[in-house]
Amino acid sequence: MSVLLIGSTGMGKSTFGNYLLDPDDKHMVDNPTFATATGDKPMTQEFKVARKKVQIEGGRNVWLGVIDTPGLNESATKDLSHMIDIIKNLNECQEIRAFILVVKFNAKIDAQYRATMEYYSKLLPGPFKNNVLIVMTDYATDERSVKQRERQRIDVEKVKHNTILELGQCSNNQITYLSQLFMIDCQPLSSYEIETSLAVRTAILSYIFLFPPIKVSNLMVRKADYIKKKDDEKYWELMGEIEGYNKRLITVRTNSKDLLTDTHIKEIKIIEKESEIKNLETKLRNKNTTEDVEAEHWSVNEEMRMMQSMTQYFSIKSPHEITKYRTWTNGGCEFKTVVQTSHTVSGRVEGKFMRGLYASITLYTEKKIKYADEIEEIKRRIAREKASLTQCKVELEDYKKLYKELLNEMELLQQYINERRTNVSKAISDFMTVKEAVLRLKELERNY
Ligand SMILES: Nc1nc2c(ncn2[C@@H]2O[C@H](COP(=O)(O)OP(=O)(O)O)[C@@H](O)[C@H]2O)c(=O)[nH]1
Ligand SMILES: [Mg+2]
Repeated sequence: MSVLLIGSTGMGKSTFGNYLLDPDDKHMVDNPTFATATGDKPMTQEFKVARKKVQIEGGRNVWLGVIDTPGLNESATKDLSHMIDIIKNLNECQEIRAFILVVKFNAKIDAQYRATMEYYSKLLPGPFKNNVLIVMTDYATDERSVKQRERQRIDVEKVKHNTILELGQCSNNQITYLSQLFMIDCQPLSSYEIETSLAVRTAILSYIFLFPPIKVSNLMVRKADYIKKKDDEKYWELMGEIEGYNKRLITVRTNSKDLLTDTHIKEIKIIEKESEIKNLETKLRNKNTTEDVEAEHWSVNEEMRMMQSMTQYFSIKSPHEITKYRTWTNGGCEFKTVVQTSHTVSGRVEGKFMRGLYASITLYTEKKIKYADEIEEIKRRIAREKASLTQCKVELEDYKKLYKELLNEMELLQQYINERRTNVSKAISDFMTVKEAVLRLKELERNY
């Protein structure tokens, strides 16, 4: 657990900090952790964190971190370097348990004290709500001191009351009567006094241990004016970026919608082409066979004079190769000779006719021969359709790839926008976390 000591110069912060860490004379007198004011030495004005194992009630040992701080006058509070120091020292602690306001008993809450209080209560308002402890130092309990206070008509209760009231006034009224107040002498002399101080010290440590710990990384720090101004600029910059990304997002969204429509059209086209190819292939299968089909048909049908014998010559030319022929005769006549070449059938019909002559010949060819041209045409069409189908498929893949790219871009844009929105809310906030503050201050220090 860690605590931060607050108060103006000379209130006894360093002395109290030393006493909390280790009340032994060997530490307090011979080798104090925090330098304190002595007769000939001026006191140091710096932030410092120190850690030691201390015992709390019940004999438990816990690590105690103490951040000693200098008192800050009004001009110092405007100095960014103090903020940097505070944040840096806080950042060395994992969690903070208490802000301890150190006041020397019956000392005046002077301008520096008020400036210091205002500064801390504004900078880190969080701990002031529930984690504040007031410690009055230099409160001697020996008989002589008690008598002296009586003689000087110092009303201890009234001093306590006034101190709390005054501290409340300079901390945006965050210190109330409820705040716990301890009185201690960190330089006790008599053995009775030593015992009392040690008991108060243990009570203070145990009391601190009961405070809800505040995670330092989540602790909110008020932004310095300088940072706030930077963030205002950042705000406008971010809003500009968001607008730009939004515009792009709208374009991409429109493009992706159009693309989706195009994709659907292409998919339908592919289905149509595939079914067209199937039809053509069926057609081709039907025509491109060796099945016989009628190529030509020839017939003689003449009314003749009674009982006359005659001869009729015929020659049928076919544009198709002839594979087979069938003759038909009515009995009164017959085919005398039939000669077949690949494209022609010729011959002679002879007969004696009673009434007339009726004969016919049918030429057959293979389907694939009869429909050769058509088959070629179908094949060409299939090839054309297939090429076109391949093209469509390539285009569809391109569309899909492009669509994916647009989706990725949209996701990325949305992510950029969200990131910037988060940063916008960070930029407009008056506070930042210690974690952020450390980063900001590091960057500031570089340009400071
Ligand atoms: N007797 C006595 N003197 C104290 C006590 N606390 C601080 N002092 C003295 O007050 C002076 C200022 O104390 P210091 O710790 O340096 O104050 P800081 O400026 O708040 O750190 C020093 O001379 C201390 O010896 C106390 O509890 N009892
Ligand atoms: Mg000091």
